[in-house]
Amino acid sequence: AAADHTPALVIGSGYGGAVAALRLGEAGIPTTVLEMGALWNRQGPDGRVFCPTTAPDHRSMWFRTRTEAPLATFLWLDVVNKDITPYPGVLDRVRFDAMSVYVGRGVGGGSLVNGGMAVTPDRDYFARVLPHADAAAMYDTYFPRARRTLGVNAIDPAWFESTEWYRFSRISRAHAARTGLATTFVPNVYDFDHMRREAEGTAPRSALAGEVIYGNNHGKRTLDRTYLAAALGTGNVTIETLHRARALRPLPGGGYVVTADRIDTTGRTVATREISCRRLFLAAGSLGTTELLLRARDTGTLPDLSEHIGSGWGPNGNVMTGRANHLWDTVGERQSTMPVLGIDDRANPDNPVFAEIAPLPTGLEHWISLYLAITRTPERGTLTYDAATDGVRLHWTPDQSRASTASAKRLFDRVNARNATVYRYDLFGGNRAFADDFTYHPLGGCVLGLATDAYGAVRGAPGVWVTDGALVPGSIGVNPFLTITALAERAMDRALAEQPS
Ligand code: FAE
Repeated sequence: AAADHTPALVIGSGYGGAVAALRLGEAGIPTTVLEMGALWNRQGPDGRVFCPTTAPDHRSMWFRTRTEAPLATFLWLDVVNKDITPYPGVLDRVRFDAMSVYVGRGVGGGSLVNGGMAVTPDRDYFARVLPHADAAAMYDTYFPRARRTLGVNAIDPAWFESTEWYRFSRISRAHAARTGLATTFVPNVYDFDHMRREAEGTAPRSALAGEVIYGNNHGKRTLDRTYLAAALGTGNVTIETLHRARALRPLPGGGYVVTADRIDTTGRTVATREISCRRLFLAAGSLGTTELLLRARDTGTLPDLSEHIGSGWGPNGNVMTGRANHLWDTVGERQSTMPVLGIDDRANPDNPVFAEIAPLPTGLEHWISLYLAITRTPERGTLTYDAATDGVRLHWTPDQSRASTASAKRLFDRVNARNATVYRYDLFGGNRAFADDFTYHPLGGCVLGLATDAYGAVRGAPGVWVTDGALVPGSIGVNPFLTITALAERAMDRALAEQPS
């Protein structure tokens, strides 16, 4: 069958894909975006687009018969997870031997399921991990552009101090202060005016109704409302959903053909399409982009790709932990799902950690302080192509998480010692105080300046660009989507300057 043709093809509609789509569309270049997940814009029979967190249904997870929430248990009871019908739901958990990777699926990628924290990394650390991305241009131009276009805003400090919905953050702040640790406010893409109206009862509740990992029905400025809405508004961009890109091959004389399977809501492949393009932008996320490039290199369709493809992968030092507070230190029955405060010990040369103060909105007082610590470790994993399954393997051993856990433990041992508190062992299964076997922040696999040039152009495949988290070598010290967005903006400036259409 003759291939469909589009001048520019973007694979994936998360941060990297949304930036590429907008900037290509603005430049007047007809662009098709392929997204394996669904478009989340239609209400179900319950009047909601996304399912409630407390009663997850088929919409919650990507083709599962049971949900797999990060907090497996609570008081050692499996109360969190529920049986569901397989469907292209919004949250996926990709399981490897010693590491599970949570990712968003759908138009908007991770923005549909994440905590919305838009954090600018330390400039020193940024320059160290990404020496090829000129820091001056990033901090002067691309981070500000990313913050603006994503709709980043900050909580009103006076409201923060007074609302019951952030009592859990204030308690953790007090315990940090007693330990001599600083906390810092964290900007977010959740609309804090909306959140205030939720608290006042004049807007429908979302962050104040426990919604986050299975999607927010209100309030969050997800990519489908920011970058992607603007991209569609240019009139040059089309998004094809439930299209999973599988293979890439070059065309004689330039350009590429992408093979994509179109699936239905049962997961069955209903059609296979071939789409040709002049320029190809890979934005399927750290795992998805790396898989496409490894398959292309190792099956020989793009044999000149770099030997570095697959290396430099990491979980951004993610470690989750929970502390049990004293009975008088209540965290509140009411908790907003959007984190706004972090313990900021990034400047500690012996043990730099940024620990987001995470909510645990169960609707009950549970006296738990929960944290997602982002530690800095030089440990990196490798993704390789597995011909037997036509998929990828992640080479990451439990040992490789030890340094991160030790770093988080050093920080929270201090907090516990100073406040005479202890860890909770019932939250993650297996009687563990630390969860270091899953990540929300997969990074790397096609590292900037190694597998690509200094901007994201893939070595050995002219006209192919990477614009997503695969560019970041495994660690950025803070929550990553702002960095990914800013790097994508920088890549697109370059891509459009080099090859005007
Ligand atoms: P991503 O957003 O994952 O987009 C990739 C897209 O490509 C997805 O829509 C995929 O469905 C699609 N795709 C993959 N493979 C294919 C294929 N073969 N064909 C077609 N489509 C494909 O990538 N980060 C923060 O900065 N702040 C936070 O508060 C935060 N909280 C998080 C909470 C959770 C529960 C999770 C899971 C993540 C969180 N993150 C947070 C991480 C953040 O969402 C993530 O770094 C970015 O979404 C990564 O952006 P990419 O563009 O790399």
